[in-house]
Amino acid sequence: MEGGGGDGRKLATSSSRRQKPRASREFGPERSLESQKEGPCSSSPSVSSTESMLQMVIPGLPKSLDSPVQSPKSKSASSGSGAAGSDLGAAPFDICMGNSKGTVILKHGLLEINREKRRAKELSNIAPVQHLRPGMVLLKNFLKPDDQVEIIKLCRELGVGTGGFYQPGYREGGKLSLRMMCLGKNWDPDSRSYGDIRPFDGAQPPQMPQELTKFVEEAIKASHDFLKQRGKGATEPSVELPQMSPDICIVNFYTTGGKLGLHQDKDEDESSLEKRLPVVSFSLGDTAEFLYGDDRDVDKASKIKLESGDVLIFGGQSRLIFHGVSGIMPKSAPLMVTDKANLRPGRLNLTFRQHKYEP
Ligand SMILES: O=C(O)CCC(=O)C(=O)O
Repeated sequence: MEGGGGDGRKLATSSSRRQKPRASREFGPERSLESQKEGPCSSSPSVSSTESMLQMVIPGLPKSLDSPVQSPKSKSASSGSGAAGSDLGAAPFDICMGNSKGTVILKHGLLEINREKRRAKELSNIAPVQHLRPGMVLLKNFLKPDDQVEIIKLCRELGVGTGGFYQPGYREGGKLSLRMMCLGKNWDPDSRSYGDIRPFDGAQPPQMPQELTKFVEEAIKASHDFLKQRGKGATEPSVELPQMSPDICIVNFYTTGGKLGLHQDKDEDESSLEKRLPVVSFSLGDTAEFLYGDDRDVDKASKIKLESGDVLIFGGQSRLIFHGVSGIMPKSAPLMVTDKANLRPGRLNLTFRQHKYEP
């Protein structure tokens, strides 16, 4: 692995991090903006007589569901330098359908309603906490529907403002198959580093809202409680999964054609990586097929589904695992969440990190 410590247990050395090998949070293969626009979210969703359909559109909803919205808060912070690829000049991307002037009312077909009932039944048989490997815990259905709605609305609000969602890209022209917003600090895919402003438009990322850190703390506590129950001989929970206090977050929105190549998250401060402080990931909306493993090799990777409300934590020995999203399952989001939040078809993911460890 290019400079990377492929087994997820080796931490990057300062020299390997300085070289910034492309393995670090590298995304690929990328699709062009054009090809992403071919996804189901690129225009009004196809309407079938038995499936969900757009029943009523109140004025204010953009004609194309992939159209950017104009928000009073969404002034560009600067004219930008035209640096590393981005959708510079485009208005912010709205992860929700409808806007302050209107709402979308969805009517659901029997198929969707039955699918939702089946899913609720299945969930009651799934273990609420899964220990995937040392340092990696999955909390199934951890975020309650109302909490999910609150998080989506909060991200929507921040996402249409300054420093909100945009489609990141590389200087050479490739685009990521997702929309991104950073909180606390900006993560720049081109330089693979964190900074206080976005190089392409000079915008400052929104601060991390307190409402979000509360959910992260609860998730870490739940995983520690779970690890504690394993009894004698087991690694101390706070060693297996170090305590963290999130100060930065990368928020990704995937339309149903979105994906993210296998990569490691290792651009945080050396102090945070050395302590192996965990990454805490929230999934909302449509289900993702999530890959993870010790190598940057899709064929060797383990695959799990991350559903709306799931929280995945990887730290300690698993801090540097390779991970990515191989696909989004259309129409898999819980209706009680997407209806209340008006979330577009797709998936919202928040990965919280602590940039710097301060004892
Ligand atoms: O969407 C996900 O589940 C993963 C996101 C991710 O890997 C990242 O933001 O680094």
